[in-house]
Amino acid sequence: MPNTVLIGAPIDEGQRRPGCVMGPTAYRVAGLAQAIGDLGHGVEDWGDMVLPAVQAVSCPNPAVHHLAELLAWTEILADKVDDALSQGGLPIVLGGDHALALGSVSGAARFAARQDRPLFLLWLDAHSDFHTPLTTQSGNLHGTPVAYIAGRAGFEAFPPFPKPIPAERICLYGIRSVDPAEHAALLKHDIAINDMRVLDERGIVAPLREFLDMVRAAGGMLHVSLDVDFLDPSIAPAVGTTVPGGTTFREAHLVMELLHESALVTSLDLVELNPFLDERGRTAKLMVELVGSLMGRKVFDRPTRSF
Ligand code: B3U
Ligand code: MN
Ligand code: MN
Repeated sequence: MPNTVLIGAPIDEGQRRPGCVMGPTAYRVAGLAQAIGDLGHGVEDWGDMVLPAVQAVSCPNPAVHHLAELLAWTEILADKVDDALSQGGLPIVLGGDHALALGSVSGAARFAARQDRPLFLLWLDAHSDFHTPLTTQSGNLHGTPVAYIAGRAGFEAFPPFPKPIPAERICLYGIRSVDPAEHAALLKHDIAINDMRVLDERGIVAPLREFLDMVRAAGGMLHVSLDVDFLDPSIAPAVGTTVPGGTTFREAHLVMELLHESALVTSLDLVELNPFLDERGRTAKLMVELVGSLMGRKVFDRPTRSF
């Protein structure tokens, strides 16, 4: 197992509710490094990244805000994630809002392209995040990374995405809030959309196993982007955009356990934690526990699997 590299990305320019900037600190206070270390993995904490000075950039859509800041974050985060992977590490980007994935997945894609390996994306989220800067009505760029990663037009202000991920290598999991413009665009793409309706009917395991089988068969790398609102707000209140009907405590752990068992995950984002909205740190602690399951913590450790 590679060394885990923690990269703090205190970004809250991708939406309008202050607080995500405290996310990386909350993960550290909740004991993330210790939890990973206790499972026998090496951990390096590369600290928090700092936004360089930026120059104003205009956007044809007047709703869009903080474009210049997010361009800068995208560039420096792409470099950092690429560095961590190039050093043989498993980067975990501590958000920060979901706009950070514009950069983290760029870095993973650049690295994967150099290695000549296909990159796959698992998006664990209540939202599809498939807007472009031209279609978003809220102007919040945290609602756009999947479109950037998939190579949609409308991101001309950004560096071209290194090697857009073809739709069939993208899996949206747990979604239950999609805007009309995103819906129309998603229908034109062949992205696997495992919305909550699908997961209710098929269960949380089967669609994930199918996706992981594809990753394995292709010898791919796998970037996982975990938005706090993937979880039901009753267990994870510390997020600006709560959407009822999310995954339960056990469903979320099971997803992480399956990901561990697959040994396919090569990079991870933890996004949208807003510690200002938390209740005695319970959401931060739950996210740390979920990372524990992803890194190999088991309910009961069977020498060989007997079920
Ligand atoms: N689709 C809406 C809402 C949203 C997206 N991501 C989050 N909220 N967290 C938008 O503003 O783009
Ligand atoms: Mn999101
Ligand atoms: Mn979301």
